[in-house]
Amino acid sequence: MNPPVDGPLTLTARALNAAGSSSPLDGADAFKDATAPSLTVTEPEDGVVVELSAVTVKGTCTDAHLQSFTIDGEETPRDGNGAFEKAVFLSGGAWGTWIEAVAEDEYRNVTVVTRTVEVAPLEVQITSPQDGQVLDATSVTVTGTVRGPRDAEVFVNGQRAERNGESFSLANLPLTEGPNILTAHAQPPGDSAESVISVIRDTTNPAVTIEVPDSTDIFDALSVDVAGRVDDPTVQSVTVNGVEAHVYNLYGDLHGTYFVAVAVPLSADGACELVAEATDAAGHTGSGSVTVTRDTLPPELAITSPEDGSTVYHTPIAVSGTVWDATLYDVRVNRLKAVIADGTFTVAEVPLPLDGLNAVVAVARDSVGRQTTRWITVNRKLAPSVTVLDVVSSSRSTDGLAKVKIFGTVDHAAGICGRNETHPSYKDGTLPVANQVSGTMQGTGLSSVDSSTLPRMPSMCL
Ligand SMILES: [Ca+2]
Ligand SMILES: [Ca+2]
Repeated sequence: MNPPVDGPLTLTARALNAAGSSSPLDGADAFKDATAPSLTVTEPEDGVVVELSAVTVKGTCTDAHLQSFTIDGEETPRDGNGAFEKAVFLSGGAWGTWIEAVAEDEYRNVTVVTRTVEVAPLEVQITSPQDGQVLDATSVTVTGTVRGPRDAEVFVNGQRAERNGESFSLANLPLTEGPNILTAHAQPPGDSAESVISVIRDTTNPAVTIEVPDSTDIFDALSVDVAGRVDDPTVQSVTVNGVEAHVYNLYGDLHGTYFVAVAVPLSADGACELVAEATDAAGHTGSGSVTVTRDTLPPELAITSPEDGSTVYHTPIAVSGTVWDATLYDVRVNRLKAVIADGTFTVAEVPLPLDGLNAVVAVARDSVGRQTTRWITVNRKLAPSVTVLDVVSSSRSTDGLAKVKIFGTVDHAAGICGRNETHPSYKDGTLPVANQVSGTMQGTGLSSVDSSTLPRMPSMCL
């Protein structure tokens, strides 16, 4: 007997006994359905990789006695021709999404069609600015690439970026001075990706302070070590008078950077300016300076007045000259302190204690213990000082000469003579030297004393 075909049936039964008698045929209507539903999925293809986070599942499902049709467990409507269309959200990742369509008829015939769909891997990457880049601006345009679902939006630091194909861009993202974290975040349904970089905004010049040495410092040396502080988020280099300094941070404090420059030359004795200049990663520069004193030489000293070996006719005398030193402390002449001004020194009254040669010694000292000595000799030749106390006239002598007798005092005289200017015929005379003199002047014994040093005698009427 052939098996019955699908369709309506009438099932009949008849009983037979051993004698060959049979009962009347008795039957009932029935229906045979051994054919599973017809299910065709036209989209998507199995194993396809899509750039969307959702995929449309399309196809047709027909059966004369369909009881249910589900996609991923959800009852899915069909049109009159059995066509269906349903959006299924996909999960990201390489393993893909398993889509299962199940059709079952009233007679428990089941048809299952499955599809595996993979979403293109989600990738987001900031390409500009660069990680660690220093930006001399208050805002930045962030651009990058995004691959994967075409509908994945990108947010940079929470702000929605413009997406154009595989590129995204966000303009004018504000930056704070110093380090800034930039995060590009893409999160289509079921997936997420992030790109994080750090940039540094630096719009300021470095602030530089020299802490050592101090402006009051004096160096008996040709060079000096210079240390200080530079405040800037991106210090790149520090030089002091062109000498490269070592730059280092303490405690990782980006804003507190220290520098030390070793053996910075001091160019010459006198004031030396030390200039520390810092450059940051954005190309800004800043500087700080201090002026110190170098003193490696003894004072320069010369006596210019009086001339060495000169003769003077009085005491005390003024002594002056020129002096220079980076740290001049004092100048003394024969132990008397000089007045110093504009590179000159002067002692107004230097006593010359000796008749004849006297030493005049000038000593200049500096603040680091060096000294310079210069000396000259001065020939003292003093003019006599005569004080006439009384003059006594005498009668004419037998030789026709008048004689006077004078009384007085005299200092420093090698000789003394008198002259009557009213009566030139009255001759000069000499007297022996003494502090207290009394003698007779007459027309004999003419003076051998330099006439320019002679004291004037009082006029006398004979
Ligand atoms: Ca800076
Ligand atoms: Ca000196």
